[in-house]
Amino acid sequence: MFSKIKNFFNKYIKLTESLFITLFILFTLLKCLYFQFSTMLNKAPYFSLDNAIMLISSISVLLVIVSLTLFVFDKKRLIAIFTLNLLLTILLVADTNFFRYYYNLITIPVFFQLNPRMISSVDQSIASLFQFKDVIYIVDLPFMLFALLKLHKKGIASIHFPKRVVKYLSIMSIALIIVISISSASNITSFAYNNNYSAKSLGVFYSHFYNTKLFIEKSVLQNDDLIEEEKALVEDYFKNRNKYNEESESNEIKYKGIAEGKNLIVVQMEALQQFVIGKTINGKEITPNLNKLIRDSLYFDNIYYQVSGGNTSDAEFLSNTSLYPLSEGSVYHRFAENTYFSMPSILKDNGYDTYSLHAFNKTFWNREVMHKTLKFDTFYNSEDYIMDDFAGWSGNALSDKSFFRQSLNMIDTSKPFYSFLITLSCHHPFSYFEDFDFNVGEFEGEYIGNYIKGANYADSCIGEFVEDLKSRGLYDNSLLVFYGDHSAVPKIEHEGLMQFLGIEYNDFDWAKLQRVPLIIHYPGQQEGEVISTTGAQIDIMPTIANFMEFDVPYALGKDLVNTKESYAVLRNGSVITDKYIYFNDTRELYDFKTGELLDVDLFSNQLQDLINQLKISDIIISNDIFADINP
Ligand code: GP9
Ligand code: MN
Repeated sequence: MFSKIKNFFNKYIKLTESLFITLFILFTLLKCLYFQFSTMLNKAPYFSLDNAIMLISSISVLLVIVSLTLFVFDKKRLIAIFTLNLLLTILLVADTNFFRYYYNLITIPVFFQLNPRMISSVDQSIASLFQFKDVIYIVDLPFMLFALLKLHKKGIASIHFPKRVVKYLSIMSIALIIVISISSASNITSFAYNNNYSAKSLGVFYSHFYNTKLFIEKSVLQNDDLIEEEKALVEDYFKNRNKYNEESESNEIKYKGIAEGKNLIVVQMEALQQFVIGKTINGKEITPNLNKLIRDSLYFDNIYYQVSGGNTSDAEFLSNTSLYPLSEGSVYHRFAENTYFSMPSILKDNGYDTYSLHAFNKTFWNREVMHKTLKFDTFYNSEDYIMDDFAGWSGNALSDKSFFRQSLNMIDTSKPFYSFLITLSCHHPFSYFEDFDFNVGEFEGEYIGNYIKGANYADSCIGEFVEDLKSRGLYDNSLLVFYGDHSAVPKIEHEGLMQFLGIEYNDFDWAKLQRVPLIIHYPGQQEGEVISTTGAQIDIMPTIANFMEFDVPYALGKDLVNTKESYAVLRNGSVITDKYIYFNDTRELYDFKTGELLDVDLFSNQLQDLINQLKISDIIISNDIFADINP
């Protein structure tokens, strides 16, 4: 291979230092554009003003980095450029794959929460995200290495200091002026809750710079006066909110205290999206057991997931604290020592035993620490289960079937308890289920087909679990809550899902598809009811609080049964109500029913109030505010 490259160079190319640097810039730019468009961050029409600004910003940022490198390294400058090439390539490959799954860039907090054990657990998922066309990231490397060696053989002359200043620092200054002008003309500061907005508007490298700057400002350069100001904001927020809730409460509060003193059993279902519920394929229900459960339960069919960089752990956090997850990284890793007004802590104070159960490595997502912080008395993890049956996640994780079967034997059911069960089998990339016996017809062997089989398997385990609850007399003696943690189908797999649903892809319908089922069965409930209030995972705790009659003075969510409000605030600052869908990436407002594009001003007042919740939540978490309030 190397001799072929050599012949090619000798024959066609007059290799110079400038050519080497120009090629590096062009290749890197190409990789950046590949990132922007293959992740669908930027979209067609390619020749739009937005894309042109992103391109100019990307070129300028690159020129700043390159000229600075050339200035600093002098005689070793080409080695430095090649090293830079390698580093930027690694960053872009990591970003691409991370983005495909989490729809976010890798940021400093995310980077620090990655550890070898965690990565080896998800290696199958990571591998499934690579696409052949991603070789674009590395095709230039052999050429560049060859060119580097050849140029070094010829010798690299040192450039005198004054000349270096003029040559490189002047380019750097011009590029810097362009970057600063474009970024200050943009409105990225108003979108600090949306990591992707800066990447989409000003390019992936700028976004990394911007996120890092924000991180340093927030964590290193903390200012005490600011913290006091922020605390006051939080206090005011809850004062006003609780007053508003009292005023708007009607005399009759539905289901209030109907499960008071009963057990609470919450099941967080791995990657269970709402579109499989009630759906058939080749005449067979995908989730017959959940469908059956829904027939005598409350079914909330407009619930959106709100997870961010902590994925499953964020869903756990949302439902147990009614706070938002962080915009970057996982709160389980970053603020595991905080104090929280959590559901287990409240129930513990009411005399309940509290259990969390998840048959996986206890250190994953830092659960071992965080479940203690949340005040789960006992966390049963893979060390406590007999590994007698495997399913999903490359076939080496305990099956949900066995997990459910063993879990109920671990709980002392003679006393009131809260059990939080986290399932696992139906985990991305679902290829384990390819040979599973459930006919998915034309989707056989496809990503979506495998997911449907995974969901069908997970459903059958839930069916057995519900039967087990009935036979143990727990079904009518407990408040049962089931909900999905997050999406199963990342955007790169949208084609299969759209084909399955028989619709064309568009951002508007895609947003509506990011719903998860929420099912609540109260003790003795005989008849089902569908509640279509728009809500989200943050509403789970206040809703349960109403059924079980406990106070949640610091919950940011709402009681889905009694609220008059109907909205979901997503972690990226997008908002969905029963009237509108607002996209924070593009600042576009759509009519929820017709999909018509509307004037964003129609929604701006309500929007500010809702988005404010993200700010309040961030302040609470980053300043550990509840430590002073003592729950
Ligand atoms: C692992 C499980 C999966 O314990 O919760 O986490 P995810 O990859 O879905 O965030
Ligand atoms: Mn999950």
